[in-house]
Amino acid sequence: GATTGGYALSSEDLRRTAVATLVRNWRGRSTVPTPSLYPHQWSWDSAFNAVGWAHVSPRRAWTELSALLGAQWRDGRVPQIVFDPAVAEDAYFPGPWFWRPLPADGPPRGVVTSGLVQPPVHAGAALTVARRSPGPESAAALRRLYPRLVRWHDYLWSRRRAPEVGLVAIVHPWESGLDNSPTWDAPLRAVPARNVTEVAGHRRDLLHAGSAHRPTHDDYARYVLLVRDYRDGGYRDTHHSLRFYVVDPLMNAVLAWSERALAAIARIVGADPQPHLDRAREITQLMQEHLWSPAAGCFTAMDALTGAPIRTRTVGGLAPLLLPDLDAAIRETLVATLTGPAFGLGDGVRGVPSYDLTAPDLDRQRYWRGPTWASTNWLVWQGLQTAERHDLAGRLAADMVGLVAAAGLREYFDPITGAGLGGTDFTWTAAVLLDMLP
Ligand code: 2M8
Repeated sequence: GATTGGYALSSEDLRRTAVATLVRNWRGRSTVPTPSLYPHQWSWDSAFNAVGWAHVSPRRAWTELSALLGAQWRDGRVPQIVFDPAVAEDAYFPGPWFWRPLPADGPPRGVVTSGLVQPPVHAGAALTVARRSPGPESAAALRRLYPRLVRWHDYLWSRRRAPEVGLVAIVHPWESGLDNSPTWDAPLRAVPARNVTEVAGHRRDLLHAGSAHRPTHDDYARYVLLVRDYRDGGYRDTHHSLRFYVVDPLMNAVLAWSERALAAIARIVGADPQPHLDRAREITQLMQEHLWSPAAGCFTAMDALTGAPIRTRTVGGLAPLLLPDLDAAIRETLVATLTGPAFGLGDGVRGVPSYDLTAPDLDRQRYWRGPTWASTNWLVWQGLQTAERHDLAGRLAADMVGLVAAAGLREYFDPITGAGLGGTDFTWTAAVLLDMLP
């Protein structure tokens, strides 16, 4: 096989390691992100995992997506976590006990889930799986999944849109997927950090990853309070009672991208693609109207409770590269930001960091406050292909391959030194690598 830019492992070695990791983390119906830190099924992880499985066992890709959508709530939401009943209740915090009681319009009988959501990458991933492994099995799977994916998007569109802006809002940092991103610092100031010592005592993540690489105890105290409020309100989406309500570019860009994917899926299954295309276009327009920041050179978030813009540059603000109907000038500016000092693509930086390298509060090792992640890099890689910047897409893929060749299938990486951080044997890193390998 080809060698990977002077690193010890060849493409073939990497492929073999990635496949072995997927196989090891497979639990019969889905793949755990990594057995130690996250021993259950995660929503957006499953979408990325399915893209990896498409290269190994398309059947497992479809099983993984079907298992997740099988836990869909009656109200249409696709939960952030589907708990594995075979795993001890306290293996992960907050475990199944913490989310109860689940409401009547919650998950199917006997299924225990979290009540939050994550970015809706699923339809985009389903279409990607079908493209990587075309044939009758994929067509049948798309037919089965299409109505559930439609209901999922309808939940976000009908229940989660911030009134003034018309874009989807998140009610918890965990919903963003970028848990402790500096973007949430300002809105989280309105959330008191209560019972910090008690919450710290519940944490299980610090048994498996260094505390300098994870969110702080204060972060966790706020996360817990927000979940408790939402749960005690029956997981109803009445934003007047929420302390955290933020419109985020990653969530909305991914929804628009997935709506376009639903249009393509609709054509395959004999449904009408037009409503999906209309919604995708509307989201793109609303994002350009409300979230585009010429000063930042990327899309930025907005506190939907106060209307205040949050001018941090994160990888999420680059995700709209996924949208083919973006203004040409905006697309060019996004590419300039990606290759400029804030993200440094092609300039010695390893992959696209999660946060602005020029920001004073950059923390290259701490989770979503700096490190490079495979999942978000895959989205930017897709976006660069949509933008027809195949040169940069190739650069980014080579970066990801180089990171893994040197540091292994880690959860995230220091964007400057390339050091591996967080969990090991990480499923989405393996999955995305299989899709990006030359
Ligand atoms: C991380 O988040 C979970 C909560 O969802 C955690 O820290 O316990 C995030 O990186 C998230 O994006 C990811 O889906 C999850 C599992 O990989 O881990």
